[in-house]
This record gives sequence, structure tokens and C-alpha cells, in this order.
Amino acid sequence: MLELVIANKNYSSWSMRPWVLMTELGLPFKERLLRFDFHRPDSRFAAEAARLSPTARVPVLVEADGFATWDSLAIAERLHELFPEAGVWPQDAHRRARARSLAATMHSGFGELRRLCPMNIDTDHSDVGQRLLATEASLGTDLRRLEALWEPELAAQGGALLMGARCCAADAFFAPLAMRVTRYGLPLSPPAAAYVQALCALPSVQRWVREAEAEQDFVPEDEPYRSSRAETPR
Ligand SMILES: N[C@@H](CCC(=O)N[C@@H](CS)C(=O)NCC(=O)O)C(=O)O
Repeated sequence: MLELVIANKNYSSWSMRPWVLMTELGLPFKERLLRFDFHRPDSRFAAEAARLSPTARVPVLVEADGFATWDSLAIAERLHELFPEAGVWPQDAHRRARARSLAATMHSGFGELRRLCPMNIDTDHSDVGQRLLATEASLGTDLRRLEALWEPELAAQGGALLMGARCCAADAFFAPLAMRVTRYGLPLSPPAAAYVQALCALPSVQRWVREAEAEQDFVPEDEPYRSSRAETPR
């Protein structure tokens, strides 16, 4: 059985990508969640993650024989090799190349949006979002880039998702962005906003969100806008 090693569902955007993909496609796996505990000098997360991958980061996909693949994009490719018919990428060669371009663009880009609006599923950071939009021009630039990336695909497909009706790795890669857009109340064009809603409606995303909301951890390193779970964002 495949094992997907992930971190806190509330915070770990990179973990969310392969988890959503595998869950949405119905691929068999069990999850192992390493809780972020960076504040501890004897951090179990750091020790376990370093044992699994030289990057000491998650997600990591571990196969039955112990073979490990790290990095969310490499995991998507490994899943495509292991389950070529599952729909990790579209069947059509051009659509497949386009889906890979979209996922890779997410993987290597949108640094400002990610830096300013870290994923924090169990919060309403819409006040923070409004403030950031007023003070950080780079946030608006990243949002316009997202619209430019998504809109042609959504128009060409005529479906709710980037490659049509079926969720593929490109959609899974944008699922954490949908969390940021909704939690920080970030404005998007109508087609882009509809796509975010379609991502939020995926059963796998809804399950991830429920499980994120049930977590009780507060990880200060991932909380630039609060100093406790109970506190209103700064
Ligand atoms: N490019 C990597 C990023 C992985 C990553 O940064 N993971 C975070 C969790 S969301 C992590 O393990 N952080 C631990 C650390 O920074 O020590 C991927 O796509 O998987």
C-alpha cells in the first residue's frame, strides 16, 4: 500500500496537493501525518522528515518496498507512472502538456501570494486580505496572473475545472490557492472565482477542510497574523 506522508492539514499547502489528487482519483493510499513542531529542539517532524527525504520536507510518497518520492510535482509524475489510466494528467497529449504547464507554473510561482497569504484553513483572514490588497501591489499582480492563467483554459474546456469536468493534477495544485482566496477574501474575475468555488466543492477538498478544522495545533511559524487560535487576526 502506498503511504503519503503529510503535515498539518490546516497549514500544509504542499501536502494538500497530492492528497487531494489521490483522494479525488480514488487511488489507494494511507496517510501519515507528521505534526509541525518546529518550536521543539527535539522536533519529531524534523527527524522523521529527514529520515524520509534529504529535503526534510513533506509531502513524501512511500511505496510498499520503501521507495520514496519527494516533492509534490515529482509525486504527481510518479503517480502517473504507477496508475497511467487514473487521470493524473489528461489523455490527450496537448491537454496533458498544458495541464503540466499549469501545475509547474503553480509549483514555481505565485511567491508573493504564498508569502503574504499563507494557507490557514480554519481562519477568516478577510480583514488581513483587505489590508494586504491596499498595501501590497504584488498581491494584486499575482491575482491578475492567476486569472490570465485560468481563464483561457476554463473558456476552452467549457467545464468547471481546468481540463473539463474531471479533476487532474493541475486542479489539485491549485486547491491550496482556493483556500487562500476564500480565507483572505481575495477578489477574482467571475470565471476565476467560479473555478475557486468548483475547487472548494470537490469532495476531497471538503474532506481535507473538515479535517483541517478539526486540528487543534497552533503553529506560530505559520501564523503571521495571530498569536493564538482564539485571537482575532492582527
Ligand atoms: N517544493 C516542495 C515543498 C515542500 C515543503 O516546503 N513542505 C513544507 C510543508 S508545506 C515543509 O515540509 N516544511 C518543513 C520545513 O520547512 O522545515 C513540494 O512541492 O513538495
